[in-house]
Amino acid sequence: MKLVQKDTRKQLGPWGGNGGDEWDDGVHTGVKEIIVVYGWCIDSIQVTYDKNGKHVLAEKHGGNGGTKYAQIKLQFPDEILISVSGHYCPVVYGGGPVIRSLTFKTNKRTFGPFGVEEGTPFSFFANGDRIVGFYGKGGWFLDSLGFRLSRPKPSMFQRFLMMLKKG
Ligand code: MMA
Repeated sequence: MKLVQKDTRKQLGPWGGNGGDEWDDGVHTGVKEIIVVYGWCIDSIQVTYDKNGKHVLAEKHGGNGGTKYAQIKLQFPDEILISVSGHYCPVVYGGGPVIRSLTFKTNKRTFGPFGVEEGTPFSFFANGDRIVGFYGKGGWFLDSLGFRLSRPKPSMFQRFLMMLKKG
C-alpha cells in the first residue's frame, strides 16, 4: 500500500492570449462571487473566495474600462461552479487575443454569456473537481484565464470501500 498521498491539485488552461501581466489568485476553498466588467470584450474580473470559512476578496484583474457589469453571487456552499466557457480573439487592431466572452454554469443556473461571442471558443468542465482559484494574464483587458482545481478528498468510508475493491 502506498503511504505517500498524491497531490490532488491540478491546474487547467489558461485560455486566451499571451499579452498582459501574469496574475494568480492562489488556492482557496471555493468560489463565492465573481464580478465581470465587459463590453466588446471582458475588461476585468474579480473573484471572492471562501477560504476555510473566511471571505477572501481577490484583486481585480484586467483594466478599468467596460460599460457593463455583472455580479455573479453564488449561493455558497450549495451552489457550485461547474463549468466556464467563452471566446477569445483580438479586439483592437494589432493587439493580441483577449477574452471576448464568458459564461459561467453552476449546478443551479447559467450566468451569461457576458461580452461578445466571437473568436476561438473554449469550454471547461470541473468534472467533480472543485474550482479553488483563478489565474491568467491581464492588461487593459483580460488576456487569458485558467483555473486551479482540487479534487475533494474521499471520506473515510469511501476510502474503506476503495480498499475493499482493490482487495
Ligand atoms: C495592454 C498591455 C498588453 C495587453 C493589452 C490587453 C494595450 O495593451 O498590457 O500586454 O495584451 O493591454 O489587456
